[in-house]
Amino acid sequence: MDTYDLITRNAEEVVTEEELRALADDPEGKRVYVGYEPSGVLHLGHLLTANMLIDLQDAGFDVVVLLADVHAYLNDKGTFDEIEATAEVMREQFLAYGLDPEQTEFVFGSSYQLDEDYLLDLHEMARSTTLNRAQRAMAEIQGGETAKVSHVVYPLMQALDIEYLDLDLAVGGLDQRKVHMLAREELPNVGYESRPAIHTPILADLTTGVGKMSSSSGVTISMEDDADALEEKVNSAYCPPTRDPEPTDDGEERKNPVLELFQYHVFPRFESVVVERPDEYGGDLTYEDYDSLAEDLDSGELHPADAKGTLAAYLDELIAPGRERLEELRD
Ligand code: IYR
Repeated sequence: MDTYDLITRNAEEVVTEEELRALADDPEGKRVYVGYEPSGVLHLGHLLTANMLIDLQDAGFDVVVLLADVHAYLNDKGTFDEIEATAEVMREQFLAYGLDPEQTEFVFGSSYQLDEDYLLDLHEMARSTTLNRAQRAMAEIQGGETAKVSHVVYPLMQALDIEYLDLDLAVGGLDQRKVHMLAREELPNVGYESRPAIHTPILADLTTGVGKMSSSSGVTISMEDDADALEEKVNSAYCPPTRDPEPTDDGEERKNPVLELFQYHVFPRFESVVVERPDEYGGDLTYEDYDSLAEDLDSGELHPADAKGTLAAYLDELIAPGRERLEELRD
């Protein structure tokens, strides 16, 4: 696979393709990052962008993981000390998951975001950005009487991070696209260049296939799940025997979340996927790529129950090292 295809294989959007192609032509020494608000336990949402970082690492990029402690503080995620402790645990889980310890730079936001030059640039950006523009940049737009000043400081800081971490490329879920667009518009206004971004899709809710998988509501899969929990959660997933489920009665788009997990979590990390079946049910099936598995589900060759059992086993293999590291840290 060529570099561009490898680093965009799980992308929902690239801004812009031309800029990213120029980086992909010569990835040596190029710096790419994802920022995460520290959270105690990694879940599939974190792992989706981590998969992309692993691909970027394999392609020769230098990877930076921002442990966005000041952002988490602005977003009301706890006391500063609590957030710091959580960030340390998060770093260990990323390493256990498969980010290369030699090639990954972990940076605490607070190591530079409280410096004078950063803060002066932040204030300069605050002077050139309208309140309306900054409010529109947040994933969950807060308005009216209860909106806090922190909600407009947050995206401005995220934009400045791209400059201060000396990055060539930003990666994030599609929910970060509005901040990245703000960065493209506003960095030049304070004298800095804008950079390209890659966005991963937002996966559907596991039990309905509708809307988005969320760590705060619905079923999510995390580094805390053991093999039994994974099996139970995956078994409860919505998995019609098709890659294109019908929309809901209200006309809402529906996905097959079991297939999404194969596509975005399993195939990127395994050379091939084996579905174990007794001989009387046709014997084992081996897939080298996502499409052939999805086609077999569509055609009826692969039963949803077998797809689910296989998915749970592969997710367990992915999660086991992080789960063990988490247990060690808690002992
Ligand atoms: N907004 C992200 C966290 C974050 C990401 C980046 I990229 C930053 O530079 C700073 C913070 C989130 O929603 O988790």
